[in-house]
Amino acid sequence: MSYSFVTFITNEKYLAGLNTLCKSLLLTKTKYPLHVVIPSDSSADFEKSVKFNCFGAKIIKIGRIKLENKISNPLYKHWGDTFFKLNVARLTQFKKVIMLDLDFLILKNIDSLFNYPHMSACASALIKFPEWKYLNSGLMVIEPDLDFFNRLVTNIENARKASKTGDIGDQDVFNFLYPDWFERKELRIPEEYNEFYRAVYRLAKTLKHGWKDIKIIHYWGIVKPWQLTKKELFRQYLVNARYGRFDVNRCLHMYRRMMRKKVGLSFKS
Ligand SMILES: [Mn+2]
Repeated sequence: MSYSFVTFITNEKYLAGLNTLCKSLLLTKTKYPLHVVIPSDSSADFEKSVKFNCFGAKIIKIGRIKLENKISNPLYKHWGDTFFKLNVARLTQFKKVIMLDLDFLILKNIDSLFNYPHMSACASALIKFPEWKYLNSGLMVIEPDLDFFNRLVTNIENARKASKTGDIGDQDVFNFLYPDWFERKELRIPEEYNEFYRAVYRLAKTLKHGWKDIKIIHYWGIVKPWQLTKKELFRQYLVNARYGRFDVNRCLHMYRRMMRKKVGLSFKS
């Protein structure tokens, strides 16, 4: 069991995302397992809900990232959750993992990602924002290693100081540690493996088989597609249609259809 997909959940607001992620990944007939990582101080109820929504994937409990004496500072209050994903680096029971965000819809088999080296990722939405030359931590290939984990954690504060606003997340820490990441072509996974749903239309136009080449849609943003009520969804459809964003509507529609789908598969361990 040296290769696995992994995802991280700390909050019940993302359970519907976990459910949809699992279904869409299972439908690609992956040969790899999925592990769902939750904080070791999770309530029994939360753990039960995760179990109920992860289609047989094994749960791993791990401690939150401790930031010495800084938790009491209001500036750092939300950090326990924000940096939880950095724990990926200490899952040393695996040789290699693919970290997946909970707001993903997987459309195609992505098993070949395990061939990529450590720290591979996508520069998502480069097609829309060509000047944003950084990795998106929604999808990452990681070879867990404790020295690497320690470097990540000890650089959180440096990454914060280096940022303009001080309001950073796990992604900023990875980018801080790898300032030349964008130039390292061997670490760049094609964008169709992690594309923002509002940029898919642009990317599809550049791909040989258009939409058929899109592997993962990333529902990046504050409001997630599973949170929309029917009324809110309808409103979104209308607004998008008015601006000709039919492809954004297509992405929303695909997500909601997957949410309703009954899938009788489960992950192997
Ligand atoms: Mn995301």
